[in-house]
Amino acid sequence: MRIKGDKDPNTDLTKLISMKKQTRLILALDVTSRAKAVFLVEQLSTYFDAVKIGYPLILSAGIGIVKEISAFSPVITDLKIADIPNTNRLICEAALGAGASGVIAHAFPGKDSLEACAKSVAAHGADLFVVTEMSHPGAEQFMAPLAEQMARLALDAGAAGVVAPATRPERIKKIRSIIGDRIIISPGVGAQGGSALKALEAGADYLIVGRSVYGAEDPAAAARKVLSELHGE
Ligand code: 3DU
Repeated sequence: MRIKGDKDPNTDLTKLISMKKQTRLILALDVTSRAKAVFLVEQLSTYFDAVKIGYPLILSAGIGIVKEISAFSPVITDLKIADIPNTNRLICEAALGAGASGVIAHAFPGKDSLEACAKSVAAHGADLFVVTEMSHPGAEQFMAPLAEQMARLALDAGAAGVVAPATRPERIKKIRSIIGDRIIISPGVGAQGGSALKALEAGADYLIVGRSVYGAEDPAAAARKVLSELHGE
């Protein structure tokens, strides 16, 4: 997928490496068993452009799960990296070395920390996504007032994109006005009350969906339901 009109001299980013924009859905696979994760990915990968995994699955199944899932789908590791530059680099190396094609980092530790992630990610030919404002109510407390600055920092660091909340489509619009043609991936659809369609209309490129799909009685049917909401199929 090409990012149109990218003129930022700080980045030679011309395409998103981690996924192809087909369904525009990313599966948040927050299950805590390796077997369940693999079982779900086997049946669901055709409905998703990427699978996002984080602490719940990686801490339960081990980092090797990244490689196992990447046999079916590009993997974005959501470790919300937020440390000093050296530690950020080590975390990125571990995730990317395990086969991740994208990583998610926080912006609030500042420019040097984020740049450490950007450098590792670029060396692996992967994508960096930066959290601006989270989707839960508590994000209003500290994150929302700084979200626009964090989006600018993501842009300056050469991130492929940002994470912005489907629970607040008006914030997606605002973030879009700052980041231009960079990618917006948007969690909060379904279980957290956000609408996939409204987030898309506000400017999200990809919707992140977790519990409302993997926790459904029929996960494949639940994925098809979100797709039909998005694409009218
Ligand atoms: O609420 P769901 O089950 O659809 O999962 C949403 C996923 O996205 C989950 O992995 C969560 O950790 C992640 N996420 C947010 O929900 C909100 C954010 O701002 C960033 C990531």
